[in-house]
Amino acid sequence: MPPYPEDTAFLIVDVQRDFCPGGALAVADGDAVVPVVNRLAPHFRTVVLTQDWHPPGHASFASGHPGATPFSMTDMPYGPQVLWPDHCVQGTPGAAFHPDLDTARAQMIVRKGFHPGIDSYSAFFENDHTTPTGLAGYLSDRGVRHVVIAGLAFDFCVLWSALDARKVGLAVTVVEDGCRAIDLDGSLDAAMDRMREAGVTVTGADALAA
Ligand code: VGL
Ligand code: ZN
Repeated sequence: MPPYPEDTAFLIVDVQRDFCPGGALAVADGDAVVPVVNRLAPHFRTVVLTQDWHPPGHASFASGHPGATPFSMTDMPYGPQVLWPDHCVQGTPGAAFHPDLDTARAQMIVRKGFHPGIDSYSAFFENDHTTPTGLAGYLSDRGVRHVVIAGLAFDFCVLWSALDARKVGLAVTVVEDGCRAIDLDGSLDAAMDRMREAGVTVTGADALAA
């Protein structure tokens, strides 16, 4: 019997090859989240994976912006946007889940970032903050009121997923040691502050799986 009630879901964000060492947008120590996530997943009845899933030439790729370098900023119609190295291109090996990630327990995979002109960090809304992915409806239809979140990267896709989960009325816990950060210009500290201001609980995996 899992220790978590049925109204609590585990949301595993973007544990994909391209965000792990050797990948196109490698997060330092990114693969260290895999054993943490695998240990926690059996405690939940509802497990959802997200998968960053961009078409070739996606608007968030620096390669399509003449003169721009990866990790610089640009202005999109929906606001400021970091330009990334090409990553998680649909159907490529880099877009696959980390080979050691236990995906068998997941009932739902949310693919995001597939609109050519809009990036999508959050599992709930794209970066225009209005286009829904459908995850809020899926969770609400299944009676979920609390999400526990782990994955990559703490200061981008985990951050925005946590903030949007709060926005749609869910209680949110982020597993600190089940995440790793990109940490671009202080984004790790800023993410921690924003999560705490939004009422997100940030805690360790040991406290959750004890
Ligand atoms: C992510 C940058 C670009 C993430 C995805 O998963 O945090 N970051 N695409
Ligand atoms: Zn992306």
